[in-house]
Amino acid sequence: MSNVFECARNAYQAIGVDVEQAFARLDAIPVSVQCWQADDVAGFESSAGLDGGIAVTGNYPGRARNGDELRADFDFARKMIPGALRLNLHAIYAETNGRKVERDELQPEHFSRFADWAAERGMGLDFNPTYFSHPMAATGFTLSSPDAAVRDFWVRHGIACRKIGEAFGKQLGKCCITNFWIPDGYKDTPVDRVAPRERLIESLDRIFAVDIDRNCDRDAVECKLFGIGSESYVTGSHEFYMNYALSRKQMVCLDAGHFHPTETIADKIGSLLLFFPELLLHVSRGVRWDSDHVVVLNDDLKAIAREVVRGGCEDRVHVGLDYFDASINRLAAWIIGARSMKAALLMALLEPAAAMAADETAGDYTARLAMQEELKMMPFGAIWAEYCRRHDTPEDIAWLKEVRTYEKEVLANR
Ligand code: RNT
Ligand code: ZN
Repeated sequence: MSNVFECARNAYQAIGVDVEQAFARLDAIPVSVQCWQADDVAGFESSAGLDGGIAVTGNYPGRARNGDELRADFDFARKMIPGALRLNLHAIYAETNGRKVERDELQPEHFSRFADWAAERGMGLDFNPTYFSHPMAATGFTLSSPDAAVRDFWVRHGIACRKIGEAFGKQLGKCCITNFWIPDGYKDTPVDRVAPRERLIESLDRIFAVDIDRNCDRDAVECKLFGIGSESYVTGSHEFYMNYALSRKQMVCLDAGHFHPTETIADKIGSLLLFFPELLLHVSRGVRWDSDHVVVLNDDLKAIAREVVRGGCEDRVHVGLDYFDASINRLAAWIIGARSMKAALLMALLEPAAAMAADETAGDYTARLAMQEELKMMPFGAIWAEYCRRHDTPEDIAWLKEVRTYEKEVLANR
């Protein structure tokens, strides 16, 4: 324990914050890291390019090309990120021994290598059906397609994925969150905005009608404002899914990059928690038209983290990351985003939240503003460094040197 840390801890003590308690709470918040940052959302299925209105730019060398490489990369990245992690998988990461297995025929066995690996590490897994990069999604419509055969195929895929999620939960003893995002939408102004949504309700109802053990798998639906090629209309809009999820007792997934540019998901968290028992977050960073830049410790992220921990909602909010950047070292992208997320949560846990709320209730907005400003000057860096040390992870940018070595020794040979 360093002197610097002790001084910092005393400074927090002086404003009524117990650092050890903050550490303990942070330990209990796993962050679910998206596997798809490792390989530009390519997956192992085929060489067909990424579509669905999402795009990865950059060609940094060394992307993971198979499950072994992806798992090795994640094992390396984990050593640089303090605290509990989960891995978030997508259906296109099935390992089928070179056999073609259609998406509506996927089974838990196609993910058993990931599941066994996660079990050895005491780590939870999350899951996503993949409704893009597939001939059956070529029209831009899947679960809301006017073609019944297309809908049927994707309904079967959704059911198969829920069963895989259930198998993960059962094996790992940690409930899997299976998240449904579909790209469906129109480039140009539609005439009928309702019919695709009616079809989507019907498809989702069929998927969720299948009985799954809720202790092993629970499901979320993710809205989006627009995508590339679906600028004018997205079937799965915010209002659609919010009401769908509420009426069907499913979870909503809020992706930080899926709303109007000045809209933040931070303000939505508390409102939704009044009506939903739990929520899923896709923490991301929108930049102009793109929704998927690497997460950094900006005001938006800090605001999201505060809403998760204020009022002690961290056990009701599942924190996942969602971004993909191939223009920088992909492991560094993982590490930067996940460390930033953890740091934002720790920062939020280091606020005298109850006292600040009491000032607010008493109408003392002067004290409220003064404390908000004071918090910005607190010696957070020393507390973060200590948290990293206690988890045997680099306390500073020393992690980058390790990434460089891994880049030379492993990534360069791919
Ligand atoms: C796309 C959604 C979705 C995807 C992943 C790969 O806009 O955010 O969550 O990023 O499923
Ligand atoms: Zn997302």
